[in-house]
Amino acid sequence: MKKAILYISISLMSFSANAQSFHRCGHDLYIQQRANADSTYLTLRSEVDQQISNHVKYKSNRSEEIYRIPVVFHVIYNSAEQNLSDEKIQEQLDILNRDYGRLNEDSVNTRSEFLPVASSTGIEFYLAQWDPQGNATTGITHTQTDEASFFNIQFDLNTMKSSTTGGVDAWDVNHYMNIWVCNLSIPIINTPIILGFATPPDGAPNWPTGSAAEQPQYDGVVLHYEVVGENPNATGTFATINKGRTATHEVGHYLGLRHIWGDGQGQDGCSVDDGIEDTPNCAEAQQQTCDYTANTCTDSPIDFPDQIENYMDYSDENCMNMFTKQQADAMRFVVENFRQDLLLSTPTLNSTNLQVGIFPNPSARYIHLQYPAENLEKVVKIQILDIDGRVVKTLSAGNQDIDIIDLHAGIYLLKVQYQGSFSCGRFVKL
Ligand SMILES: [Ca+2]
Ligand SMILES: [Ca+2]
Ligand SMILES: [Zn+2]
Repeated sequence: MKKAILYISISLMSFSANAQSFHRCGHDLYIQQRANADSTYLTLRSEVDQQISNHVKYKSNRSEEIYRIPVVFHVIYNSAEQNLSDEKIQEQLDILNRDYGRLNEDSVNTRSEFLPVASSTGIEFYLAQWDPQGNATTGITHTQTDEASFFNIQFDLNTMKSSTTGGVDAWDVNHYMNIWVCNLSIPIINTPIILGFATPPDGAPNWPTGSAAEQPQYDGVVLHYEVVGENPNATGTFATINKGRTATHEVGHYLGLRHIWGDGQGQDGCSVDDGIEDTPNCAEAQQQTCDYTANTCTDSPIDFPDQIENYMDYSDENCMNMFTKQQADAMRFVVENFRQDLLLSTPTLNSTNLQVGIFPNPSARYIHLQYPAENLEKVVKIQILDIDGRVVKTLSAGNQDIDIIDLHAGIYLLKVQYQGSFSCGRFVKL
């Protein structure tokens, strides 16, 4: 018991010294730890902020393509309450899609000065339909654990991501966005101090070296179970974090975005920004408030208020309602350059929902096609097309293992013709 008391008091001490860091997001804490350990870190960070800023300017003509990202939610529970239902997870996914598509009802609340820059991202999320072994899946796993909480005083933020520490191993992080949902409450007092965190992509230009997941298999997003989905009856602290937007914010980090105040720690906040021009510079985070009068830095030539509507602030979720165009461009840049395999792993489905899975993908020698058993007998023909749409191989029904050793390296489209319908998938020949 004595040990437990010591544990709690140390935890609270370390947080009271850093009260600002209470939030859904563990990033500011992480950045402060990095800055404490390495005095060059903050300088380095502002240099790389400049780099993404340049990338975004360069990338001003966005393609119209919608990027669809397969997601797997790993629900890890110690109590029945933590074992969120599939309906709750679907609700969270729907929130993500509304926010990233600017289809959220409260987008009407964006202030007029920000309407010209408010933007859809052209990024959508869907529950994975195939697991890494090629079996049909709901895209949601439920796993019971002996761990009462995954919060620990060492701030080891990876224990929920490994079966050896009571968590769940990631699905192939290159081909799925993994979201772990678990309990992050501080034991005994039963209150979380971090409600979520995410790993930025490895090599993203606006994050310092070493910001990505410590191990590749730890790449993804973590959410405290109580902030998943809508929680309209939430009280206390959770009353301002009740719209499922912790996920919106953390997926923003996963896709490379920084906080809009630029994470200046112990510096003049207006000297550090997020590398995004259409988020006005601001000195610090909104702390679960909706202060429309906030204007912490002077901009030129027009002095905008702080953009508290932005998902990458720490505002009350009830006044968050937008990403900007440049944030959207930055995330698309990350998908195109650092997380492109997310777009290649799973089939595009047609309206009749006949499906085909392709494994392994990428592959150098062969691919294996996997259909739901009931669809196998409906296959009429299989074609492989190159990126220009030319048919390079035609195979008869029944071929599930296809030799591709003679194809040039590149991206190919696989088309499975069914009776009266077809499905397409993409694969990469190495
Ligand atoms: Ca900015
Ligand atoms: Ca301003
Ligand atoms: Zn954050």
